[in-house]
Amino acid sequence: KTGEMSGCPVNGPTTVRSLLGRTNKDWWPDSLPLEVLNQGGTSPDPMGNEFNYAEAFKQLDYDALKADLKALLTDSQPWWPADYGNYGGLFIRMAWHAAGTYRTADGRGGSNSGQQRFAPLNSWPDNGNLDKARRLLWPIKQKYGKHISWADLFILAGNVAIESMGGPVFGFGGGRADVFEPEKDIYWGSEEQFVGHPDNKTRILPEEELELEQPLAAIQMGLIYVNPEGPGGVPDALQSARDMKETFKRMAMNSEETVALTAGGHTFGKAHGAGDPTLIDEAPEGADIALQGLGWASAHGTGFGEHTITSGIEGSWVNTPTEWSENYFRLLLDYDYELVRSPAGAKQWQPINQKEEDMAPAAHDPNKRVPTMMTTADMALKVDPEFREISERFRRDHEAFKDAFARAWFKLTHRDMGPKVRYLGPEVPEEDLIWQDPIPAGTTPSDADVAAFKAKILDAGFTVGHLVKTAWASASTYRRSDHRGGANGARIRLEPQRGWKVNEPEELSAVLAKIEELRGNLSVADAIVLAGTAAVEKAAKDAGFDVEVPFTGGRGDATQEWTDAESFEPLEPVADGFRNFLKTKQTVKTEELLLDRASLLGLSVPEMTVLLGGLRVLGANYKDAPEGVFTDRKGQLTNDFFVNLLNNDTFWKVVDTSADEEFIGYDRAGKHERWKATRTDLIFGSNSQLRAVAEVYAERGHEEKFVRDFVAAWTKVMNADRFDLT
Ligand code: HEB
Repeated sequence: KTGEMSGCPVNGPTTVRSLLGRTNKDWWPDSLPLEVLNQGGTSPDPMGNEFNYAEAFKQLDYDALKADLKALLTDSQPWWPADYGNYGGLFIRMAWHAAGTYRTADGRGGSNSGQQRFAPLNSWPDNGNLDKARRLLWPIKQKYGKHISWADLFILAGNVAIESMGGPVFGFGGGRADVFEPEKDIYWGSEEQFVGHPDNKTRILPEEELELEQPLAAIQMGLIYVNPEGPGGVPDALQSARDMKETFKRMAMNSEETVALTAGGHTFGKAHGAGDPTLIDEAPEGADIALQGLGWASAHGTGFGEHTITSGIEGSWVNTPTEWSENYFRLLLDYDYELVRSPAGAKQWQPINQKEEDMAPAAHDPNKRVPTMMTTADMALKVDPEFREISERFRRDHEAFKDAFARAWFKLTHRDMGPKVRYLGPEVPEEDLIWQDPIPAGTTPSDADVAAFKAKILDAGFTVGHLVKTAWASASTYRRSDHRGGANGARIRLEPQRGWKVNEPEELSAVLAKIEELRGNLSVADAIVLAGTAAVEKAAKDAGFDVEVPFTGGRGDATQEWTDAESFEPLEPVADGFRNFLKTKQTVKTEELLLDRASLLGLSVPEMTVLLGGLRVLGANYKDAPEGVFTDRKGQLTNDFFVNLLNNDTFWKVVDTSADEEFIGYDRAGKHERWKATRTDLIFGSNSQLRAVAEVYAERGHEEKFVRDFVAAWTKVMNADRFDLT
């Protein structure tokens, strides 16, 4: 059960899916094609390159912002009146849905760039009416401007809501910088209709074995997690529990955290299903221009307040929806429930013979009392044996529930921010948490120590390829999606990384042992990077280029005890095109997996190209395989990969048509076998855009440019996780 970056391994007949699945262009073909203005590397970000959000955040009047948020909670606006006169529940749901798209498999999703403002998330059915929540925040966003990002504001608003209603809060770290365009690199699924549409194929029917595609963490397109009415709309709470466990696990939550989060969240607010859901108009991305970015206009009554239709489910979970309380578990466990339908026709559960005092006030008429409800997903916390035990324990021990909720909420909302050094502001908790992948601070080694180690390791009997590969293996786990992985911490010497197939465990342990022996005052993490960097420098020298490959020391060494091995499993590459490694064939094309990895590393097209071509001739292939090593002077940093790939006198033939992964390059007469290659190699000759870049590196006069560009891209990867440097 390794976390696949994208796509499942192929079982049986090949089903190919595209890397990105269904994209915004497929959903909203008529939306304004702004990307025409982004050609030629121009950025849609109005803040420009000089803007540093962390610096701007440091000047924020944090307390004033929190006070304004708190006041907003009870400042009901006529165009979207607050339920019970309090927007708390709405803001908590907004924050949870912002964070809840995170998934461990590729670290994508989550709240760290403010994606809820853009399609498809702004228009997912599950995000219904969160456009109103964001719009309610606009005056505050406008007031504090660049000092608070939307991404931070979503989460902070959720925190302030919990706090102001008496709920437990563990802390807040700022630092989520906004982006100004929809994420382009994320796979949300291939379904052609959203959940709820009659043509949306329900992947998971109650009796079916769970087969949720990786890396997805939601059961159907348009959901954050599971269908509240039960799998495929079937109100089966046990099967809903199964779906909840799988989807929450994919965002790094165990059963206890899942119960705490759901129960704590549903201690607040209400669900909305006042009437006929067919009276709801388009979601924001497809809505009328006059609505100015708001969607889901409703023709039911006034369309808001007591007439609101969101999920279609109607009612609050507890009798006290604007205060933290023990009522959720009490009502869930003490009452028997019967299946009823909301005014919108949704299936939901109602307490049998509910006492008057356990009923809730009507959201817009405090004098009226209405029955509370549970969704099928809530019922899962009652009927699933494992969930039930946790629910009963939390009911008996309210302090344990509070602590579990506060910690799980903090994790939910910070999981995608990476290490704690990235958190900003006065409410960052002192305590280190294992999911933050803590690394003890390192010290910068002296120049003399650096020079001494370089000399020793180059003399230790390893090839350039060995040393380069080790440094690459250590640094290239970095993913900018959730800022995890990377060379800092030297986790490559710990479980599970040291055992990953891609890392060739035996070879790796030999190199690591030598590095340990020779490192002197350097941290292991620094020494690993320096060994590779020294090897690159030597390889350039041997090719006739006297370049200095920059090295920045100061990394620390993590411990096994502070490494959650299980949570590192999804970082294992099923493919690493840079090492020409493919663990098992995937449903996504192998060259698309290279693209995915390059994207997680934050590389540009030229950076990806130059790195791959350079790593091949340095001898960094998995198991030293011959594919793509288009050179007869392996270990020297030359542009031979590009020169030989683009040679008109070579033609390529696939080895095994059905696998379609390996190729042999012959001379034109077809007599001599010249080279071997994978799809990952040949894509640089076949794709017109990559070929254009490969040509640049193959051209006479660009030999040195090749070396310099390689060194720059190498250094970028080695330092990708150095948040300690600014
Ligand atoms: Fe929740 C609401 C479902 C989880 C928090 N939710 C809600 C609703 C639904 C749901 C259906 C309604 C909407 C409307 O408006 O209509 N959830 C659900 C599910 C799940 C959940 C299925 C999984 C199991 N939640 C959750 C969590 C949280 C929450 C985890 C946090 C923590 N929610 C919430 C809130 C609310 C809701 C706060 C309310 C909102 C208002 O008030 O507006």
